[in-house]
Amino acid sequence: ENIERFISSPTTVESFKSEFCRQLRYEQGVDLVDARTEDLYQALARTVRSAMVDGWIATQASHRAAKAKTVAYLSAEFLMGPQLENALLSTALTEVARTALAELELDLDELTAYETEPGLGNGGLGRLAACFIDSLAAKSIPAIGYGIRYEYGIFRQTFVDGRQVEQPDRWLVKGSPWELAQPENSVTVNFGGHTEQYTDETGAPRTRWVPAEQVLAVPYNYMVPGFETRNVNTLRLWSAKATDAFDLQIFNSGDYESAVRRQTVAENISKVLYPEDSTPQGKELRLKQQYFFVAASLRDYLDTVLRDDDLSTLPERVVFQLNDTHPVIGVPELMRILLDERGLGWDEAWDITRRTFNYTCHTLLPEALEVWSVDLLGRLLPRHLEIIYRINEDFLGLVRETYPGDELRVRRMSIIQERPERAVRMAFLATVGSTKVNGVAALHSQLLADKVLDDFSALWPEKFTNVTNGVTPRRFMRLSNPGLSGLLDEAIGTGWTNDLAQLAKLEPFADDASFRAEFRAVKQANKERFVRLLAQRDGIELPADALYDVMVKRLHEYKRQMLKLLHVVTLYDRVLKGEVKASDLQPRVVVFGAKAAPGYKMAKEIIHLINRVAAVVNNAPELEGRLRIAFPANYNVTLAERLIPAADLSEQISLAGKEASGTGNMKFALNGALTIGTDDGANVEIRQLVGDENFFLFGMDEPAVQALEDRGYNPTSYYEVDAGLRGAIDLISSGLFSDGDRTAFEFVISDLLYKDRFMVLADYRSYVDTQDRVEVAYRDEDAWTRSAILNVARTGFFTSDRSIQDYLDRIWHAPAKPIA
Ligand code: 26M
Repeated sequence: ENIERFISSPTTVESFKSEFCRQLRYEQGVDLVDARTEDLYQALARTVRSAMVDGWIATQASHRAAKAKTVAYLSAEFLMGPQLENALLSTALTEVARTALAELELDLDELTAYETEPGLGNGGLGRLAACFIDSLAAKSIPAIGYGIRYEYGIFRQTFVDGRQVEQPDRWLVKGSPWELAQPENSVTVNFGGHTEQYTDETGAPRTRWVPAEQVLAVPYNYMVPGFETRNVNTLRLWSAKATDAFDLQIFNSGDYESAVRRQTVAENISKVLYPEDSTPQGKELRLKQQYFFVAASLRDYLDTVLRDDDLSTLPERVVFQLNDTHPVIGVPELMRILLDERGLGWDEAWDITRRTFNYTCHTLLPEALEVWSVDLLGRLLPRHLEIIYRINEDFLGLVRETYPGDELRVRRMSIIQERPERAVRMAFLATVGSTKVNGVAALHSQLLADKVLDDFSALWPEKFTNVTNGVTPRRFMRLSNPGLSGLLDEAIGTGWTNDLAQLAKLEPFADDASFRAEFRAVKQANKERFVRLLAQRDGIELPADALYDVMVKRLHEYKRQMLKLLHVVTLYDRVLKGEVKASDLQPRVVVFGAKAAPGYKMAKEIIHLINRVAAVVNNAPELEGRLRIAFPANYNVTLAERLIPAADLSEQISLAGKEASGTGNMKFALNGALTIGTDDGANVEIRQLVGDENFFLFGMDEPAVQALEDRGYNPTSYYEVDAGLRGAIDLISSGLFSDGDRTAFEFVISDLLYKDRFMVLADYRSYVDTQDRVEVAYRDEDAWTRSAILNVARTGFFTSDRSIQDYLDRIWHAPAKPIA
């Protein structure tokens, strides 16, 4: 029976109004006159959500009927950002909603601004996953994102006396209007226990896992609409719940209290996102999270989505993409299912498994590579450890066969590390268990194959490939920069939004004086918009008429926020010393946004230092207001969307060879900021595309870094020979920024002088000189604007649509299935 006769999706002003009012009254249970912003937002969000459901249902039905090959993107993080505007854009209902609300004397912008974003990610890796599922939907690729529905996302950052203090992100307390719980599709996930050998009916030896604990994984679905397609994909996030069967024995034994306690233990699994994004802590709960979401996702895909008894064709039906090593326990899990549950032989199971998984690496830092102690893994997942051992045995057999007598190589390549403790090297397991391994920018993929995984790329050169990251132009241009979008629409038509190569058509407009004036006006308006927001959000007052110099990203030593700070202190020091008159300074607003992992001492000290320098510089009469530092707390996607369109200068200043790609760099360039950057990550490709004359390159390149490391790096020598650097460091040590306390920042300063692992001092001179060139260049309005326009025109490559096309061509081979 066709139920569409009785219902309809709210796509006209009248039906939108009607559904909105119905939501308000019958779901929120309030009258329009009594409704709080919360009620109005909830009703609006649910109205827009309902407009996506028909496409969502049709997409699932069509994929199932066509037995379409599906991309399953496994990621511990999806940093989605606010949902309402994006859903309106994708359903083309923005103007319908605006009018419908206006007729009720309500303001759409006020309600979109009310939304609190789901912060289910740390930074680049999580945001990339969100851009990728947007592009997969826009390209009508059958795809599903699998992850964790953390009850608490990334912490909310506050500053107390300039120091970071973390507050819990209770994003779910009022409920999320965007999710659809599906408890009937819950699956069980097991932990602990032991394994047993037995012989099956045919007399064959078999193994079974006898777990000790079980947890229920409850799926919550988020619709992922695609721009200009009816297809709506699914993001399925898992929430942990205690099973009923959970502690029957304990209940029976009458120990009610400890039964309830064990229940909270189970539900802790999806409680909180781990905020460390570079040094895995080896925490048991984190491993449980990883297995929890991966086991639930595989079970869901195989039993609920696929519903197919024959798994021999699995690689033609699904491809599991591992977003870093966090989901790599899926490799032994699929092996366990095929061997122990489906009764396949090892060789067939291994062939299927390897052909189903692919692995994306996001780092080069050795300390960021995940390892799990054999001890912990064996306790939590005894069967998986056995399988990993067997995978390793076979793999090392191949290594010995290929390189007879090379036992040193065997030890280097072993999936099991022996020292400092026996542990599983997850990146090695991912590499061995996958068909393709990719880095996230050209330079990164090169270094991955030549350094981090060199033995593996020597053994399997064809396994290694590159897919340069990208960002979604829907969110990071069309939605976040309506001024620029309107200008682009007029100049080159509207087709760029899902075909970003069309930005090339903008190139001739760089030489058009009246277009440049309009472009400049948009940038100025964006600054004013940002200034208004910051006054409102943080009580920070800023001039709009200045060079906006922006560094936003997680706080990490390798990203070198300290280098940016030394530059700012240098500018101040020059004025204090009378080397530069304040009135000759180019007015500049330096914006920082950065969260530090709560246990990362150095990062937190740097945040404190930035805030203390800001407090002094912002009130220094000598500077006559020409240099301002803004460090709004709690940088997130919502703030990024306002800040990036306002930027003139994008700071991408990591030590060469350390930043895998960067994606902020792409967002800035696409919004008409010029980059000051090192030859690192995707900066390399940005510079190649925009041209040297439209990019401020500075610092050592990767081979130079390597050479300096090999010669022996001595940071103090730079301090000794460079008066500017000495001036900046001495000013910090003088106590000027710490009420006369000369030791306040010793932790930071002595590290810089005596260790400086990321060579801040070595690149200081080049950076400051290049910043001086930036200042001169900015004064030539026309030349600067020309460069900014060329940055937009030449960076269409960095759309995540292109990244996804590269994944499809090189790795996934899953055809698009647009629904009628
Ligand atoms: C691992 C174990 C335990 C707890 C947390 C983690 C973990 C979480 C996030 C480790 C790393 C995480 O993120 C790393 C990340 O964001 N990497 C960035 O990925 C971007 C997308 O590819 C790149 O552009 C950045 O260069 C890279 O730093």
